Amino acid sequence: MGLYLLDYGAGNVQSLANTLKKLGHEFHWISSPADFEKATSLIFPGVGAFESAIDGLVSRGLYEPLREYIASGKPYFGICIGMQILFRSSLESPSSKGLGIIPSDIGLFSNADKVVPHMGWNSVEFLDADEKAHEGLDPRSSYYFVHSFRAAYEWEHAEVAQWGHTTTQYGQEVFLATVRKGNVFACQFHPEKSGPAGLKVLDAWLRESETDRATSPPTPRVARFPKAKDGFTKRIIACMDVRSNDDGDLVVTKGDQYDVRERADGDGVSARMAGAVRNLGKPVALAARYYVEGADELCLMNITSFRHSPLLDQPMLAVVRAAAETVYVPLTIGGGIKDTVDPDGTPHSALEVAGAYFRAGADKVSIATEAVFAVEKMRERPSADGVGEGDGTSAIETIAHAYGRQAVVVSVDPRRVYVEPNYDGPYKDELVYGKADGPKNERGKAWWYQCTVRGGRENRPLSVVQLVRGVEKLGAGEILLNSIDRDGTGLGYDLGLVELVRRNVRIPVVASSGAGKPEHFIEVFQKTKVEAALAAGIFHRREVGIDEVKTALLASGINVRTL
Ligand code: 1PR
Repeated sequence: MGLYLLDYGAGNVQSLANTLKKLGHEFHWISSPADFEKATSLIFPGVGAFESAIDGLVSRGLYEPLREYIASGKPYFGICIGMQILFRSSLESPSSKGLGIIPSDIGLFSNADKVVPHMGWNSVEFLDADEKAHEGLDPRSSYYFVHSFRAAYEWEHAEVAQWGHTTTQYGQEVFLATVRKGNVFACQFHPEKSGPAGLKVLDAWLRESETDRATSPPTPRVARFPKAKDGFTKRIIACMDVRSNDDGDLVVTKGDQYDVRERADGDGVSARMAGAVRNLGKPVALAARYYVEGADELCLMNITSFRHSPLLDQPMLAVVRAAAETVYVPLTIGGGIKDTVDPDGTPHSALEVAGAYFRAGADKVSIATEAVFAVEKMRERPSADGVGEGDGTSAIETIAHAYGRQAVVVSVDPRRVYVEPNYDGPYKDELVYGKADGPKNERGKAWWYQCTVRGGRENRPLSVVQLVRGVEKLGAGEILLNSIDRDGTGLGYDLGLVELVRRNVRIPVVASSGAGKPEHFIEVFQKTKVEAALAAGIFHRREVGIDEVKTALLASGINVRTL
């Protein structure tokens, strides 16, 4: 069989390759236009931005051959941008020409009633009531979406409606989650990142005969108004801080307020071990465990990357590669995403560094230190909104341009600056006050949040509100919000901080630092509108299981993905 994958040279296509290997399907890569002749089935895992996908196809001479392949009637499976390029155009890049096979255009989600990108797990609804499980899809399952642009379901427009297969609701908008007609099947979500439910979709298509793959499902599609069903879930993320221990091995570690070295007075820590890097396990094994336990996403943070170039840090790239082979949910990699110069004088741009991580199997990169510097710089170029202007050269801008904003996370490491209750100085509008029912040492106090760089080692003259508003404008797709004060304390998330940041941006926010028990997850979702919650220590030490957290959330009426 001639199963081929199309890689136009950007983004994480490795994950799909890993998934197919796991499912036992052999494949080849399309490396030249002639390969389309040999292909008897084709999967296009479109990752990145619409413009770079079209440009990548055109510059490699693959655009026309792809169109001809689809027109020939041979089976095609498009993923994400691989679905969007079937349309005439996308608002993401109006001058880029789509294949025009579906006579409609891709639009942008409105952020009036929700945050954009649509990032996370959501359900699908079959448009034809008789289709219960076609193409391995199941309306009771959740699938991983990550996109700002979408194909609206134009049910009154027959030529578009006949492509409609399933829809998904996000906020008030209903869009096409899958399209199916003749030899074409395509999905907006990422089956290769949707855990067991997504693997089932790929496997179902690949187990059909090539004739069935090339033919529409038997039931005639009836255009109808989709049922409203908001299946969007809150995400639970497990984070692994990775660094070399004193023997040079990469280990997962965990700090208390960012201090990762053992203290002699800690539980059972001998004087001999005091000062050693706390070792909580091997990153790849831990990642595999969290995948099986139901984590919706995983983060690997290279916490000492500022000491050297990540491109020279082959062990970290090897960790990402190995993790991506066993984990079929999104993987975020952070640490050292910046312009660097090797000891031999070879320069590498942040875009190059990010590209190496994407090719190794990362879905998003997370930027901390460089994000602070980029916002400091943009503030030197005043703008009417008071946020400043980017000049197009920052890591956030260049990576978002090439890979789409959904691939760029900004990790924020704020620290409280306590002030007198009657304080009237800078950032007075951003003050947070200790709650009467909050931890004892905070009651009656007031503070603002200062940005830090290099893992909290250096304070910068920037507030957390200035930072998050700046990075949103530069093109970040998500905020990972840590708290140095709460990290590793088990006191619960810093709700004042989470609420402050959630209120100031329209992109997804992940609450991080301080989770100590399942009730803390319930509290952060009930009291703030945050999209996801991350924890490290309690999962590493097996104090609380991911399933336990999800069971507690479901019991409180909070929707989460179940296995
Ligand atoms: O600055 O772009 O190279 O990125 C470095 C990254 O490494 C940043 O995202 C920064 O947050 C992280 N980092 C640097 N030093 C440390 C450290 O601990 N010494 N880790 C560090 C930050 C915070 C979270 C942690 C949560 C939840 N760790 O990763 O997982 O606080 O912990 P908890 O649930 O146990 O409370 P750059």
